[in-house]
Amino acid sequence: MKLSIVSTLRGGFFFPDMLPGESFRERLVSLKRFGFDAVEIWGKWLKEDLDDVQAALKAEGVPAGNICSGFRGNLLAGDRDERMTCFQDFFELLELAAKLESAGLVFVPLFDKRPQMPDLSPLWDPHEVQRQVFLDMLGKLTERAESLGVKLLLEPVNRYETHVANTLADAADYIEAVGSDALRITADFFHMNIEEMDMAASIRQYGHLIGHVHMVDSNRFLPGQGHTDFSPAMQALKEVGYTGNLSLECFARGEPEVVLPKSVAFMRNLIEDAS
Ligand code: LER
Ligand code: MN
Repeated sequence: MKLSIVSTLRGGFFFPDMLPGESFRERLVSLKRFGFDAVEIWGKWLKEDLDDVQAALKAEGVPAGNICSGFRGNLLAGDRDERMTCFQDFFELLELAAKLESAGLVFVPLFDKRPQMPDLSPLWDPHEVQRQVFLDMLGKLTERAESLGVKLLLEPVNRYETHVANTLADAADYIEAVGSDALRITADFFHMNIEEMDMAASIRQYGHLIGHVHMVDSNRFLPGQGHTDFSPAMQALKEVGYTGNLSLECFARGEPEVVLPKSVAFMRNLIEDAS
């Protein structure tokens, strides 16, 4: 398992950028200094900045682990125009993920506590409409991802942010229905801590489907700054043969120059201790 961390290209992330640096390239310099192996690129502005991003990655010798988000709107938006714009953005982002030789695209299909689809009851309820629309989109997107050699990394997110997939089991259900190796799970420790009954047990059960991991502590701060007991889950990740990145997506409390290398050491110890 390798360590990565999210960086934006021009800001505008869910969280403030943790890596110091005015530009993407400067943030890569910080990333290396703190001991990370790869970068997770927040996808916003990637199309526009592609040449600069490729040049910075090459100059600093940092691999692009994966892309996270960067599309407009929601894939399962109730409004057809928003939905189709988002769908087109996914096609482009998958292509960019392949160009950067990264694992693929991390995504949350909808941030909403209920479906936005029309209520056609008693014909179809909005959950069923949403499921059919999602499966149809996933079919087309996984075909594209397969041909590009990248993955769609569906992220289950806690119930306060979405209802589409909250647990690893929810994501596994979509993967089974789609039946493509190009659809895999992003397991995020913040969301798992809220939604899974037993994080290690869920990782053992669905580990063969995990394609990416977001590392973050119980309170959404750096690993080591909260009270999650990572050891059993890390042991489970090792047992299921997970060899991808553990990627920091969180807030940092304290001076980056101090707390980021400390968190790297904390995670390297966890990896090492998992036998
Ligand atoms: C959302 O809560 C999350 O964890 C991010 O990965 C969103 O892209
Ligand atoms: Mn996440």
